[in-house]
Amino acid sequence: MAKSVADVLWEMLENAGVKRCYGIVGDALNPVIDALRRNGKIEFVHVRHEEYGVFAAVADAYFTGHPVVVCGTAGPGVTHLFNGLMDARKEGAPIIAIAGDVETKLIDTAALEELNPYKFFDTACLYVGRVVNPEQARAVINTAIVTAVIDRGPTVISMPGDIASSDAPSRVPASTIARAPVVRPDDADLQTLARMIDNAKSVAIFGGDGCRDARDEVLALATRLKAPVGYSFRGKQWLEHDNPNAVGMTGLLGYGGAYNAINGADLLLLLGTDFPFSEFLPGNDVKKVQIDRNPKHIGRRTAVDLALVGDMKATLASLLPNVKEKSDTRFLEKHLAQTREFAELLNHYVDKGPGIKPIRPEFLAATLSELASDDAMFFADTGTACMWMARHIKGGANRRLFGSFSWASMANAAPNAFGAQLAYPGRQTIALCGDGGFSMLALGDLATQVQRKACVLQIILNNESLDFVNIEQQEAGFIPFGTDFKNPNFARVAEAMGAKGIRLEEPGDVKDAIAEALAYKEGPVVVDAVVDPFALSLPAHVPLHTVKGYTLSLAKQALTGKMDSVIKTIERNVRLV
Ligand SMILES: Cc1ncc(C[n+]2csc(CCOP(=O)(O)OP(=O)(O)O)c2C)c(N)n1
Ligand SMILES: [Mg+2]
Repeated sequence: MAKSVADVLWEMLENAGVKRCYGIVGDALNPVIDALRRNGKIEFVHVRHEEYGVFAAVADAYFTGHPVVVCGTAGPGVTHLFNGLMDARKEGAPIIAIAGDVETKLIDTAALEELNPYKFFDTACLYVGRVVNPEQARAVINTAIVTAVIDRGPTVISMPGDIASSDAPSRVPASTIARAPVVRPDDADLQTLARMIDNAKSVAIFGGDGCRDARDEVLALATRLKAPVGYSFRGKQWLEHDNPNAVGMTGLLGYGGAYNAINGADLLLLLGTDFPFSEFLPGNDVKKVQIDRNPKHIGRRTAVDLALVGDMKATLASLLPNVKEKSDTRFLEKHLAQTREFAELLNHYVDKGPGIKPIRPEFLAATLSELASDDAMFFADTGTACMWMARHIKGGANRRLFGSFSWASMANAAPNAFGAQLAYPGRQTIALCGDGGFSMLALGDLATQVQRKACVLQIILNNESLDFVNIEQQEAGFIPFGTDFKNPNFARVAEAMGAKGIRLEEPGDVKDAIAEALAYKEGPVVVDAVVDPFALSLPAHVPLHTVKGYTLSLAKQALTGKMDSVIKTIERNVRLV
């Protein structure tokens, strides 16, 4: 029997290293899914919401480095993929989306569920191919695979049902995927950089996700230059742990001496980072060199004095022998001391945590960090979960920290953790969820986790609020509005769905509850932790407009009869200000 286009599709995807396809079947996709069933080598992960499937795939693909497939059927099934694909693009995850498409005889007739894939996916994807003729199939599928893997991002194969089930051309060679090339700046540029470094009295390093494979080289350079090392949220997991030069993060989540080091150095090396908050980066007072594999990242957040394109590992390996060792440790010591001081401040609500009700999120996160295994993978929802993860979850050589760091979508953590659990079965995968995020996307697919007995631990920061936005509104001088809501008892909901549910209200129970949750190996756990909605985290550097905004908001709240909130905000954060 002749192979169909859909058979060829799965064969090529399997050859490219695809192990899983997350999604929902139906309509235009039926022939595609029938071929997946026949193929039998790629696992189909049926989720209850396509977006959940993509967020799972993002973590799966980002950490394994293998391409992962997601699918949604024509029209509405396809549109549900979009937010996750944006996330894949921003986080750099190789995802191939198979988008069901109306039959070719209906294209451009405003048919039921018809969607123009080129227009629709344009913003999210690195490549969109629409297969309207079996002769095209190999080229389109090949391009989608190679682009996703080499350029690390999402691509789309839009597949009308009639083409999927038609006969493939007789000979379909497998695709060959090149390995990503090693790129580094030329020797003259590296010499210029070496001289700039030699001439600088003090050097600071700020690293991002581009340092993922270059931890040893960054640390070696920092040691040689006596340079403090700060990092973005995405860089933290690669650069913070076991690094004697680590000085924390900058930005609104910032802690430690990072802000001052970056803004006070003679020369700043921006390594593999596209940190988007320009106001936390220095202006013209500091000389800046930026090195990145992606030239689009260079110079767009702050103007730089030297721009170099290259992989961090190869670039720093070539640079290292050419820079002179520095001996003056004063700049480094000063910022390490600031980092230690800040750590004491951060620990206040951790140390006092057992005696404070409602539960302080700092205490909850720090306890989780202490009890989780050395190779745990932590995922934070966009929201206050990011604040507590950035500050209180400790990294490690085999620990991983992940979130929707660059796209900043809500509701990513539970599906991220689910995808990671499928990729690394048995490893602790822990989602720190917002209650808004959990009820937005995670609740329905808790059923998926239960069905698969997936050992995912989700800890819900139950603050009955879109708390991060509440804080944002106050920083901007507004009276908080539209941020409060009521929750069910999530632990009981989880139990009703077949998961293990733990309701956590007493600070004295935090340690035992988390230990119990981590020890459970029969399937998913939901810890419904009632936490203090007034807990704030103040950054190491507070921009003036934030201070003004907060003051204005508190004044407005006082004047409109919300004195109770004002008092709680002040009372419950008094040790931070
Ligand atoms: C899909 C989406 N919608 C809205 C936002 C804007 N937003 C960012 S954080 C946040 C609040 C999150 O609330 P919750 O999940 O309860 O977490 P909390 O901050 O309360 O811990 C909102 C609405 C977003 N980033 N993504
Ligand atoms: Mg909340």
